[in-house]
Amino acid sequence: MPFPDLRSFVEELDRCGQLKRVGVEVDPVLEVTEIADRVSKAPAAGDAPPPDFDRVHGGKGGHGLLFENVSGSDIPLGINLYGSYERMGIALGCSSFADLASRVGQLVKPEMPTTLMAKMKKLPDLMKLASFGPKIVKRGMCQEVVHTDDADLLTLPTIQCWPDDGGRYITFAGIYTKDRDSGDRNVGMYRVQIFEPKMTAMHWHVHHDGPRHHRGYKAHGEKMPLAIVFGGESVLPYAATCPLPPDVSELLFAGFLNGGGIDLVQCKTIDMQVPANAEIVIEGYVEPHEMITEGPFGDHTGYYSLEGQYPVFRVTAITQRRDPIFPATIVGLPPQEDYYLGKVTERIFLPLLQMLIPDVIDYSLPMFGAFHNCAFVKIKKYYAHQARRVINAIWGAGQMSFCKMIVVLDEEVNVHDEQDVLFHMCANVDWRRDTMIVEGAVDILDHAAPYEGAGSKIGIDATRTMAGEGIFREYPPLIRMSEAVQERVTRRWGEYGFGS
Ligand SMILES: [Mn+2]
Repeated sequence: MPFPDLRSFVEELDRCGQLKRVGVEVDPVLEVTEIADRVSKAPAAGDAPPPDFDRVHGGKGGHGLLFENVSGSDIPLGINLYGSYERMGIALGCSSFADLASRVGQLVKPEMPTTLMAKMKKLPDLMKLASFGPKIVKRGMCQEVVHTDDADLLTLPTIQCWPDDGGRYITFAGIYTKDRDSGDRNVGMYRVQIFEPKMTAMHWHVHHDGPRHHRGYKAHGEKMPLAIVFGGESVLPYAATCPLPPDVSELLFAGFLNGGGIDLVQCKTIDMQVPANAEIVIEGYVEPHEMITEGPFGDHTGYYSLEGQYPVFRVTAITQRRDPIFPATIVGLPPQEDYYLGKVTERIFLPLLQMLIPDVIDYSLPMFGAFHNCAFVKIKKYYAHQARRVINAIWGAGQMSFCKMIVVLDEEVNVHDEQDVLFHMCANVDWRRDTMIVEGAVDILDHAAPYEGAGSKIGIDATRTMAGEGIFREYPPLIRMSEAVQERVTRRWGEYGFGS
């Protein structure tokens, strides 16, 4: 089962040997980053192999960290808590991300029950789904202490991540907004730069749901209520980062992952409801027109994103538990904590991608690709130019459209093994015949693109060439040992003296 709040999740990490407590005083300016960056690139904590990826990536991500003595704050700082396959599994309460993916796959399958019996059978599923919605409760631990006039962002152990960053940032909080007219909630994870005790910038990109809500208020010249939420159910940070379609509620999805609806309490100073079990909640309003220069910020691309104009957010209250934990993360050259959050999305979206493009057997967004730069896709090939069809379909599929390089591979290739992928790609591709370069939308953060958000992408067909795909000679067979001999050697492995 997932955990109801951050501290019980942290305690479980401690029990499992996944947590290191740092008692000495550390500086939230750069020192925390340097420690977390080293740890996130260390071997995995403990001996337990990660559930789905052990053979491929090896374990990485070190320990989750709890800094108990951060200069200038009384509040302990948790970081890298989600930064390994093992810890993601603990946070989501699952031993295998493939199982989780198939649960999601079942949920979205548009199966119409045809007979009455089938309908009756489906009923418990639907009832269960209904119980995953958020529930409003009267009291929440997140409001044990309430600061209004004396609210001060500078009491929080916010970090400056990298030397050229514009200042100190909130990096691991859910940003809660509501649609002005429909009241639909959205939860996103956007970075928040601190400027004054009660003032921040609100950084978000135009296509996110938060700024979509903001445009609704702005059109009426109104300020928008917004809450910044730290902690809560252990599934929440993942749900906030998952690229769900705009009309899918992050809180419903979180309730589904949590195995029960998220309890919400009414905020003290704004019309907003936030998780009752949160550690800290910052309440306030985003100004309709007032902007401020935000950034630079060392980003998940491995480069800084530059300064820009973003709306001003003013704090009306900070509510918290009596002894809160402040969660943070850093992004930068991979691997970082965000890689593991993204990897779960990759697994969960496989059944959804397969609904759109049934040819896809499996895919991988490798660590070095920083989410948008590269995808390896496995298909079983039946007809000429099938790989190109798959490439074009992926470039039309939601956020996957940003993918700068897609490599399509035959079914015998392990797409989670980069050496295997690169071997087959380099061996099979004739670069003139088997590549396509197209113009299109790319990630806003892609600094290499000639325009912001617009550039070119490459598709590489690394499958075996067949008739109709251009000039080729007869394709030689791939070397493979006979299965009978493989079985015999496996059976006798111990006899050879290699152990079992
Ligand atoms: Mn959303």
